[in-house]
Amino acid sequence: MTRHICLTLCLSCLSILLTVLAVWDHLPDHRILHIRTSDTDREPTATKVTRELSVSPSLLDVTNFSIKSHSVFRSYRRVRSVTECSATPEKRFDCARDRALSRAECQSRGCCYVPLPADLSGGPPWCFYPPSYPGYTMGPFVPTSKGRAANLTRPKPSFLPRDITALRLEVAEETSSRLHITLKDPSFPRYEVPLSPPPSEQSSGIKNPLYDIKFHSDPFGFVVRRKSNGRVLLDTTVAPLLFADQYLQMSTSLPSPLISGLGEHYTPITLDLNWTSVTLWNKDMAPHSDANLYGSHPFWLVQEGDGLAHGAFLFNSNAMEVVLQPMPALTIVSLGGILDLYVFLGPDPESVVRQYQEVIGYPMMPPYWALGFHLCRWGYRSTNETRSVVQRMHEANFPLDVQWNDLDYANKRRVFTFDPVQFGDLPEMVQEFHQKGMRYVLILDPGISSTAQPGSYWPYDEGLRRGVFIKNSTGHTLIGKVWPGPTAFPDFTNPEAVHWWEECIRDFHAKVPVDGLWIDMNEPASFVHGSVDGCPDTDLEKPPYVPDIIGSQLSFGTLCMSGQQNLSTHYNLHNLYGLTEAIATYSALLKVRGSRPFVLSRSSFPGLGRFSGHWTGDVRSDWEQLRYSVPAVLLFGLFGVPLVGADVCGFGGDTNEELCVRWTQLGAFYPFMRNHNDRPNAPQEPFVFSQEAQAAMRSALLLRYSLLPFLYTLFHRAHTSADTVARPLFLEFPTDDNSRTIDRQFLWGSSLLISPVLEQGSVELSAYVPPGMWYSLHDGQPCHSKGQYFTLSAPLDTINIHVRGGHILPQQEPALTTTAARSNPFSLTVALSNEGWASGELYWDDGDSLDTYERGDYSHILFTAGQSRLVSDPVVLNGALDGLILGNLRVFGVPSSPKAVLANGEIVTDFTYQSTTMSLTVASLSLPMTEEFTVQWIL
Ligand code: MIG
Repeated sequence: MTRHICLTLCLSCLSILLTVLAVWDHLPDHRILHIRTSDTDREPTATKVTRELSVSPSLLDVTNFSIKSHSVFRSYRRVRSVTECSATPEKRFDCARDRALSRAECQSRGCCYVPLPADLSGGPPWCFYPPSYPGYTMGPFVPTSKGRAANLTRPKPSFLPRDITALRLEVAEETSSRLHITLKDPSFPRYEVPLSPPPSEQSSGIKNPLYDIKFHSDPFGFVVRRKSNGRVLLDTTVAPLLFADQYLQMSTSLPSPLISGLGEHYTPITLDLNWTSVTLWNKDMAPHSDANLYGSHPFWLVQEGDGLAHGAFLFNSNAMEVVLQPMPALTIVSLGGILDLYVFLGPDPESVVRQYQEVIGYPMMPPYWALGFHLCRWGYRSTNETRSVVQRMHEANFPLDVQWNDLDYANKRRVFTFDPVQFGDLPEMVQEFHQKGMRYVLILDPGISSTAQPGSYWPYDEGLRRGVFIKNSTGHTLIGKVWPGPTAFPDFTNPEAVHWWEECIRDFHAKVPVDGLWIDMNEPASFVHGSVDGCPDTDLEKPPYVPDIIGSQLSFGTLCMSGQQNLSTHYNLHNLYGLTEAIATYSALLKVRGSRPFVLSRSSFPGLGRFSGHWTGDVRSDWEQLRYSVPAVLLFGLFGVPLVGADVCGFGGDTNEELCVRWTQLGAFYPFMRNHNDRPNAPQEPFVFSQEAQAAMRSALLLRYSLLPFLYTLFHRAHTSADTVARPLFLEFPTDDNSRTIDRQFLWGSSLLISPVLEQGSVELSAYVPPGMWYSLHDGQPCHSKGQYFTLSAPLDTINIHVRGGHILPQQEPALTTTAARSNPFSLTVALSNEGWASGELYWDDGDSLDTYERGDYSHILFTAGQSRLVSDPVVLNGALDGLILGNLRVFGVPSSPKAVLANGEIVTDFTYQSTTMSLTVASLSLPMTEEFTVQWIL
């Protein structure tokens, strides 16, 4: 399907296309977001176009009304019932986003100028669009193969340079819950994100769509309603549509102020609508508020307030700004491309997330070991220092699956080399780790040193020879500066670069058999702005409008916007750099190692989760950053990147013992758990702390390891059904008012509630427990909640975890590596509902081979409890479980002490019953997992 789309485009690109398809044929899933190679671009023209500012004749003269306050404002409205400038402050859409305008300037733009009292400063705009602001006029619809289309024309120019005055609107009702609306230039193809979303389910005859869409023809706009209740989900008629070469803007009202998404930012799980803006422009920037960070995700989800939810995705990779206002409403501004909008109708929030991932792709299945504990720091200066860290971890009995090295290993910080002195025996060290059942990951920066002696550094010489690097506007290799000094940047949208990258990885892997790659600095980051030679003075570098981004210039800390890549300019492709590197790295690892790739990327864009996990970058070692790591992780789940975590104990600055214990406890419930530290800081490996702190960390790690079969099963669900792993409460309890904004607690799947301590000095916390029956995972203490807060005791050695009644958790006896743990006995925690029922499942495979599920090489067991018995049902048994047993069982919510316990009908003597907690423990079982079993407790 996607191939057909590709093939309709330019023939000269055919060979590139075939190469890329060949690469893609090796990737596991062809559903979604395939790289397109044959887009014709139209760059914004390099010449500056100035245009007379237009004055709208329809504008009422408001010059004489000086509005003092909201109430005066209202009386003004009473006087003139039909007025152009009467919008209440929260409904004003800013007509002067680009710069402050005087009254005369504002009015000459055709906008309303109505000052507000000083106490509203920083809030509603004084210069705003009147309803009659001239926009596009829409012609009649004609049917197309995908839906319908209409032409739009703009009879009067806007105030922007280079309006696109004729647009093509395409509307596709792709599924009953997915609507797709596209606006592009019909006469001249503009840049489009070179990834192909899935074809629509049926192109015609969608049955019972959940939506209804109405179009306004003059000025053009549309209104999307939820059919079941008539609720307006999007209404773009609230402000004009602008579509100029480097400035595309669309506003919509929102049905509720509960909006999440639009990452990557340092933010609570719901965004602040009080005249704030968020910018999407990938940036090497330590997490802090109001900054554009490493990734861009133009997706948002709105909780409508009654349990229903919808979402929207603007499929656009240009620099973007989203302005949020309390109406509630938002305005998206993008600096290029087309407007390509998907709307997802849910109707519940979890379905919205799934429908979004149907477009961007379901996440990859991580190798089992990736769920173990990872240890890293910048500043392990030699193999011996690295070895000794591993040894001390083992001696102190801390689980450790994956040891990492940062840039220290690289000779002169050149990637694909290693320091012959400090890391001379790196290959041997990696082999030793492998013998211990451990894995090894190291960092890879995209910048390729350009100053090595010719003939001494193959990646650069060969890259140059094959033309894989991004070029500057004059066609020479663009040189920036990163850790090795001057560097060239591979263009991962060039199939030749993808091959070259694979060869670099293959050659290096032949010497140092790494198990995964950590791709850092891939925004991409550069220590000079643009290039060592600066950037040309063009509209690409200095567009008419630049969003409020860190550094105020698009090329700040990255490459020139005029940088030339195979598929377009860096201006258009910047936000895709990390994703395209992740794709190339994933496919290289897949080919070189032949098993499930592990990639960890800092930069991200929709679709990253198919290839990579993500960590939240350079978090500071402090309590606030610990606290905000929870929404950060949860939001990446909504973005389809479930394998995510923050650096445990914090990266920047010195950690301290209490913070590091609490962070390790929370980190044990990040889907991806890595302790990582910056060079100058106090050490923070678990073994450097007091015995008391070590004990607390050890028990958190062992708890995580004991739950890995459950976590792995959740990842299987994410991979096959786009279920979230670390889940915000509102996704699981959408109709519960109290759950809507909770982001200090979260769930694993639908059955584990995690309530970490996030404050210094606290030994208890107020935790919200959603309605229902819950049990403490530690001892089975029941907690019946009406949906209320409880004060939970949380001494330093404790993280509160509750398991939800009605659920069964598959667990396994922990060990110091997953390699060892994977052959230990399983156990089950059965949390009975009020009615005495529970169910759960285990997905199991070899943990490392590619496409086990897709090939049927896995086992899947269902567990059901009820009427005082537990039964297993092995529905699929294809390997990896042979010889493994169920060793014990805990049942929570057993009303009285059993008279006897039977396993497969035989009396079991090793059981205990705690009447205070009503929990039953059955030990010393030896039930083969590959056979159906029954355990009964006779009351
Ligand atoms: O300019 O490789 O976010 O995890 O330790 C800093 C050194 C480069 C930034 C990463 C961090 C890593 C560090 N890197």
